[in-house]
Amino acid sequence: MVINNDGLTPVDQNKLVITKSKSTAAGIPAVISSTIQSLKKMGPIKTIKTLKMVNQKAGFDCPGCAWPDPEHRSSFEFCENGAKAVADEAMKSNVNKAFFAKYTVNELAEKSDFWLNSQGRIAEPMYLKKGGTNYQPISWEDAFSMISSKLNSLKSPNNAVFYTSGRTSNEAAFLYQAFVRMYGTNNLPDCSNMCHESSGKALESTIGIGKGTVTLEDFNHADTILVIGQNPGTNHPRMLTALRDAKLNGAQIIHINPLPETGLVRFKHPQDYMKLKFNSTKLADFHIPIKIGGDAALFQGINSLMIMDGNLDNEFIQSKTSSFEDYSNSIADLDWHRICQDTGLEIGTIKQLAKILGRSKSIISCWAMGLTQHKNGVAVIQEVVNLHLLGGHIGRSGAGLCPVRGHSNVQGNRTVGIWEAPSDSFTELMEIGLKHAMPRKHGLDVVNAIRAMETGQADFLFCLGGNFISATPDTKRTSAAVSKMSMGVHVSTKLNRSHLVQSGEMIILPCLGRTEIDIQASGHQFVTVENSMGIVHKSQGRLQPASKNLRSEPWIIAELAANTLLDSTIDFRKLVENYDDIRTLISDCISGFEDYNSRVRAENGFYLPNPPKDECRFETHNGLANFSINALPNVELEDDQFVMMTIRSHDQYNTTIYGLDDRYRGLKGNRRVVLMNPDDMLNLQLKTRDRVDISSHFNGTVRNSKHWIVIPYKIPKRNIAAYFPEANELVPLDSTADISNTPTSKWIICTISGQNSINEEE
Ligand SMILES: Nc1nc2c(c(=O)[nH]1)N[C@H]1C(S)=C(S)[C@@H](COP(=O)(O)OP(=O)(O)OC[C@H]3O[C@@H](n4cnc5c(=O)[nH]c(N)nc54)[C@H](O)[C@@H]3O)O[C@H]1N2
Ligand SMILES: Nc1nc2c(c(=O)[nH]1)N[C@H]1C(S)=C(S)[C@@H](COP(=O)(O)OP(=O)(O)OC[C@H]3O[C@@H](n4cnc5c(=O)[nH]c(N)nc54)[C@H](O)[C@@H]3O)O[C@H]1N2
Ligand SMILES: [Mo]
Repeated sequence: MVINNDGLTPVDQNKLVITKSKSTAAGIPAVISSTIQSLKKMGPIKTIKTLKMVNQKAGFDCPGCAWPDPEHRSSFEFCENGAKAVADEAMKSNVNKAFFAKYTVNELAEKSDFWLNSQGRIAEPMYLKKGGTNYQPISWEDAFSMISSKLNSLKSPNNAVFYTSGRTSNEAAFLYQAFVRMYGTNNLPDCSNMCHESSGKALESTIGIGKGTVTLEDFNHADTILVIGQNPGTNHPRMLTALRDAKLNGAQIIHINPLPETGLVRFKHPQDYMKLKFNSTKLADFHIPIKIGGDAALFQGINSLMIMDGNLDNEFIQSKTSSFEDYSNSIADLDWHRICQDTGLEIGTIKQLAKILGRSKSIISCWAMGLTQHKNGVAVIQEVVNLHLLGGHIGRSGAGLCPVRGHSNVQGNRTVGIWEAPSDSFTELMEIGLKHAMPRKHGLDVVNAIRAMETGQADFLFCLGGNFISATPDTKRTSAAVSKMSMGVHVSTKLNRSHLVQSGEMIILPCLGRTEIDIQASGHQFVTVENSMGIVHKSQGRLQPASKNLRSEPWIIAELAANTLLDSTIDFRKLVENYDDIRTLISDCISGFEDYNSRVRAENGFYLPNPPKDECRFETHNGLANFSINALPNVELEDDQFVMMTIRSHDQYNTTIYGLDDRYRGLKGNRRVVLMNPDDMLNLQLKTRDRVDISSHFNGTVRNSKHWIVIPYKIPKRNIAAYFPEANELVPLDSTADISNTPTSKWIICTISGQNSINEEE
C-alpha cells in the first residue's frame, strides 16, 4: 500500500526559493496570484464571469471560508483565496474513464497531492473492485444498488460510518443525517471533530450555545479585538476588511500567535487600487509571540491581574454568572515564574495586556485552530470565556466571542444535525418531523471511527465530501484502518488520496460543486448555508456543470436513501424535485428554522436565534454563564524535544494543494519544510536548507518522517512548524483534546535528527 509519495522520496532542495516574509497582506500581488491560477484553470472569459458571481445576492456563496459577507456588498469583494477556491472548482472534467484507464491506483498513489488535485474535476461515477488495479466507469443505478445492498447486509447499522466535510449545503446535510438515522446509526463523524469541536464544547457548557456571539457590525464598535491562534490573511482574507474597518473606527488589535502572520501586520485592500488609494493600513497594534500551548497560562495571568486591579463588571458578574468566587480563588495565587516560562513572555508584557483589556469597554475575541487543536483545547477557550465574563464582554454591542469557523458551511452542517452525539431534544424533534424512530445511542466521532475500523467494529465508510485519509491524523495507522473496510464510497468533486487507499470495494460518486447550476424537476435550485456568525442565506450555482454526468449532493443522498430504506416514512426522491420541500421538512424538524423558505429569500438571509447575543441570556443548566476552573497544561519538554504545530500554507485549502507558494512567509517551490528558530538551529548545528528527519513521541510510541528541509524563521525557541497534510504522519491518533477528542495537531512533541545534526555526529 503506497500512502504518501511526498514522504518517501528525497526532496529536491533546489526547488525551494526562500525570500523575506512579507509585511503587507493582499494588495496587487493577491490579485495577480489568484488571477494567474484562475486563468490557468478556467481561461479568461470564465474567469471574469465567475469572479463576478462570488458572494453576490443572486450568485453562489464562496466555497472558501465561513467568514460572513458584509450586508452592503460592493459589486465584488475581492478575496485571493476565495478566488482560488472558485477557480479550483471550476476546472475541466479531465478525471474521466480515459484518465483512470491510463493510471493504475498504485501509480496515482505515487503522485503528490498537488498533482492529484491539478488533474481536474471527476467526470463520472467510478468503481474499483476488490484488489482491482484501475477504477472503471459504473452507472449511477449500479452504484446505488451496490451501496444499498452492502448497507443492508451489514450485521448492524453501527458497522457503517458516514463522514461529512463542511462544504455540504444545509439541504444535503439535513437529508443525509435523516437518512443515516433512519437507517439506524448516529455514526456521523465530521471535519468539525478535527476543527472547532473544542470551541463548541467550551461554549456550550459556559454560555449555553456552541457558537460565537458577535455579528460583523460588532467589529465596528469594538475597542479591542484579540486575534488568537489564527492566520486570517491566509485562511479568512475577508476578515482583514472587517479588522481594517474596526481599526479605522479606533479599535486596537492584538495578535497572539507564535508566528508574526503577515495578514495582521499591514493590509492593503485590493479594491482600493480601483479607487486609486495606495495606502496600506497597519492592523495589529501588538504581536504577542506566545510559545505554542502557552495561551491558557497567558489568559490566567491576564484574568488574575484584572481581578486584582478590580477591572470587573460587577453587575454582570452578579446577575449573569456563576462560580466567580471559585474561579477568582483558583487563580489568586499564580506561579508567575511558570506563567512566564509557559508563555515565553515577560511579566511586563502580560501586565500591559491586562491593562489594555481591563480598560476596554468592548472586547471581541477571535480564534481558530491555534487554540482548538491542543490537549487543553476546551480549557483554553474557557479561559478566554472567563476573560469575557469578568468584563461583561458578551451580549452587547461591540463585544463577544468569535470562533472563526473553517469550511464554508461547517456550522450549518452541525445546526441541521451532522453530529455523532445529538441531544435528546434534537432527536425527539426529528422523530416528530420525520414520523420515524431514531437511534439514541451516540455514534463515533472521527478518532473513534478510525479506532472502530482498526478493531473490525466498522466495515463500511461513506464520505460526503472531504479527504478522510489526508485530513485525519496518523496517516499510516489511519490508512491501514481504512483499508480494512469492505467498501468505501466517496462523494467528491476532485481526486484525492482517500480515493487511492483501497478498501475492499471503492466507489466515487462525482457531484456538482457550489458554483454549478443545479436543475431538478421543478427547475433551477438554490441551496442554503450558515456562515460563521449564524446567518443563513441562499447560494445558487451559476456555472455550467463540469460534466453532464454529475449529480447534486441532495439528489445523491435521496437516491441512496430511496435504494436503502425499504420502510421509509419520507419520499426522498420527491423531496429532491424541489428543494423548497426539503426546507419545509427542516422547518418541521429543527428549531430556529420556522418559515425557512420565505425567510431565506430575504435579501441578506436571516439570523438563527442566539440567546447570549440577542438577549444576554444563557441556556445552561443553571441559566447563568459559568466561569470555568482548569489546571494549566503541562508544556514542559525534555532537553532534546521540540513542539511542532501543523499549519496551512497560503496556497492550499486543507488537503487541496493549489500551488507551492507560501507567499506571505516567503517560501516557494517546496512544502516539505520545517520552520525553526535560528538559535535552535545553531544549537543543533543546522544550516538553512539542511535536511533532517523528524520523530514524534507519544506515550512511548515513536513515529518517523524523513526528509524535511530546515528553514530559519521567526518562531519561539523549541517550537517548530510544518505544513499539514504532509506532517500528519507524525500526529498520533491517540493524542487528542480532553472532552472534544480533537487531534492535537498543534501540539506534537518531536525530536530532530539528520546528517548535519549533533545527534548524527555523536
Ligand atoms: N485559503 C484557505 N482558507 C481556509 C483553509 C485553508 O486551508 N486555506 N482552511 C479552512 C479551515 S477548515 C479552517 S479550520 C480555517 C483554519 O484557519 P487557521 O486556524 O487560521 O489555520 P492554521 O493554519 O491551522 O493556523 C493556525 C494559526 O494558529 C497559530 N498557532 C498554532 N499553535 C498555537 C498556539 O498554541 N497558540 C496560539 N496563540 N497560536 C497558535 C499558528 O501559528 C497559525 O497562525 O481556515 C479555513 N479557511
Ligand atoms: N495536521 C493537521 N490536520 C488537520 C488540520 C490541521 O490543522 N492540522 N485541520 C483539520 C481541519 S480544521 C479540518 S476542517 C479538516 C478538513 O478535512 P476535510 O474537510 O475532510 O478535507 P478537505 O481537504 O477540505 O477536503 C477536500 C476534498 O473535498 C472534496 N470536495 C470539495 N468541494 C466539494 C463539494 O462541494 N462537495 C463534495 N462532496 N466534495 C467536495 C474534494 O474532492 C476535495 O478533494 O482537516 C483537519 N486536519
Ligand atoms: Mo476546519
